[in-house]
Amino acid sequence: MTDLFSPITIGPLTLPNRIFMAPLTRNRAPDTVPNPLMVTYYAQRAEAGLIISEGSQISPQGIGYPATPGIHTDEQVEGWKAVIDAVHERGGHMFCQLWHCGRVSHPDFHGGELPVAPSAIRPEGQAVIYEGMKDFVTPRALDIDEIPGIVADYAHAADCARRAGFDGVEIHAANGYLIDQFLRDGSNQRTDDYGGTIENRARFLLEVTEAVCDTLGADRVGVRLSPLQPFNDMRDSNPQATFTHAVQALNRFGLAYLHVTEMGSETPGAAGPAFDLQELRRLWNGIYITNGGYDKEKANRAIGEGEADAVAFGVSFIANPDLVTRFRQDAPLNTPDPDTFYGGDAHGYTDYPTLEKT
Ligand code: 8OZ
Repeated sequence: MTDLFSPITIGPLTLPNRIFMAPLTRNRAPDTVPNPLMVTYYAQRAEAGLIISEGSQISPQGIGYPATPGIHTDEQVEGWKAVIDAVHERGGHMFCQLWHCGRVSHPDFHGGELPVAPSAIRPEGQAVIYEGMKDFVTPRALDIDEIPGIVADYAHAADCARRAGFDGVEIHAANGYLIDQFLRDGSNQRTDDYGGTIENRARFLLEVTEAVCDTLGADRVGVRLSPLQPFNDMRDSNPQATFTHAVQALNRFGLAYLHVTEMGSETPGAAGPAFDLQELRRLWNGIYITNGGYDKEKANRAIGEGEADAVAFGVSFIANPDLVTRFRQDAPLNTPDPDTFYGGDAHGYTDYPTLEKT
């Protein structure tokens, strides 16, 4: 029977298991350039079937948190190259998550200029800035003439990822960042071709996907969605209709995978009327990755029953560099330390013990 330990083929890649490392923001790149500490961190986790990198901003405009890495300059490409080389040396594979934060950024990251968004709608909550937290601001609505430039930034970032040696990229269209802000009507009240109807709200996602596929080939491109995620003050009046359309429209590309996080399904209604995410699984014609609160048993059941082809683990991979070995041996897991999730040094990052060292 198919389980977490069954190999899986994704595009041109044959991966040894279905225990994927979820994208995890860790804020350890103070100058936005991947560094030797990050090389160690990712190399330690190379036994994951696939590592999806932390969100990496596609442009200076895309940044929204301190110390996140970028994927748009030559220096960043060089930094990532060392990461990928170390992961590949250990037999691993890695995709780069392409990220633009849109409205949940802050003027402190942009020399005082406003962050950009589909519409000038301020999210409730606070941005994480260098010195702590500040209230979100009302973003500047993008002019329609600016959109092709941002699509081109995604393509440029995808090309940077290819040059760094990544095996592919994941387009971050989840969790209340720019693409998701276009998708859902709580953050998109545009009256042009990028707002209003579901087809119009999905246009930016589809244009980005097309541009990135043209750059890398569709079989090296994944997309991440979060239909029920309220994080970053997100909501939609009809998530089922919005995401049904998005998934059906993405089918035509022949992507490497679709990655749907279930985060938010534990608070039904918070991001709009809830629905069964398995509906999306049934609509999707390719590899389907799920994520959000899975342990080994639940993940094996999901794969065994065909609810997903692979499962992305987040917090478990933070605390267990050898998560695959531990799952194989039914060994106990280390306890994660949330205080060291975001920012800091090696502590809580590269010093979680492997089984041999416990
Ligand atoms: C937590 C903290 C900062 C960023 C996401 C990139 O939710 C994130 C993120 C999560 O996708």
